[in-house]
Amino acid sequence: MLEGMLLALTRGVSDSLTACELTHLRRTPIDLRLAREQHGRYEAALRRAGCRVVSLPPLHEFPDAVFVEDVAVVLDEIAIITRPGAESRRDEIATAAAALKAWRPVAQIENPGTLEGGDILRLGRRIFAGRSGRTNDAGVSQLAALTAPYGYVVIPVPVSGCLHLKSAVTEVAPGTILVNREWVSPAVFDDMNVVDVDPSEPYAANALFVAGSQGRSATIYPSSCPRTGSVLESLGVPLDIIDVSELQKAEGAVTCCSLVFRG
Ligand code: CIR
Repeated sequence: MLEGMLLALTRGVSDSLTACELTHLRRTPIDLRLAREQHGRYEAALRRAGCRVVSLPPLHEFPDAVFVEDVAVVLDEIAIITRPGAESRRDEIATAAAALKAWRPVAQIENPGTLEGGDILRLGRRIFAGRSGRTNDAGVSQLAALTAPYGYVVIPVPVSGCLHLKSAVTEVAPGTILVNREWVSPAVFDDMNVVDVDPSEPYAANALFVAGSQGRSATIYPSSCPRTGSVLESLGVPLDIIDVSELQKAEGAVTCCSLVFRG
């Protein structure tokens, strides 16, 4: 029975990845073949975490389409298709909506709202929404209106210096968040245990915690942040460490390459 199973929706790496959006990084050469290998190993890590991986075909005309997290916010009750703040990414949403309809009623963030899934951190019934260069107040208000009927509270969070809220803070284990305080204040997460990134690893706050089926769970973490990784392991957070160097050159990270939800 697949009902209730954890699914991870992914999308293959576009041939055009090297033309990706870059906001805080300089363009450096991306090895496309290696990017695809790393993406395959990322999908393997999702399977180890107990997910069934549903891999959508690449959209070669959209360089950033591999970063499928940004095009939807999937809750147990509803999938909200976003309206990406990056104009080059706006038309990635059609195929995501078509795919998600199989599992959820689908709603949509509308103009003038912009919102990207990388700005959304859900902790229980609280949805923290980063106010970043990609997500505006109208997008956050629409998200609040769409999710209030299901008992969610949306909390806007100022973000600066990085691309998305989840560049600055993610959940690494139940009740524990990993934070880069240069980019977000942890004050709004006052009931959580807070772990700080190592100052030499500003990109270290993005971890993908997957609470998998049958008691399996995992925290997928990039090999590029070994100091912060050691801190997490010393605190009893076991990591599944993978190399995502080529996706990081496109300003991506481990959360952004999947949408994880109950089937
Ligand atoms: C972009 O700028 O949209 C892509 N190059 C990177 C998106 C990364 N997404 C994410 O962290 N959720």
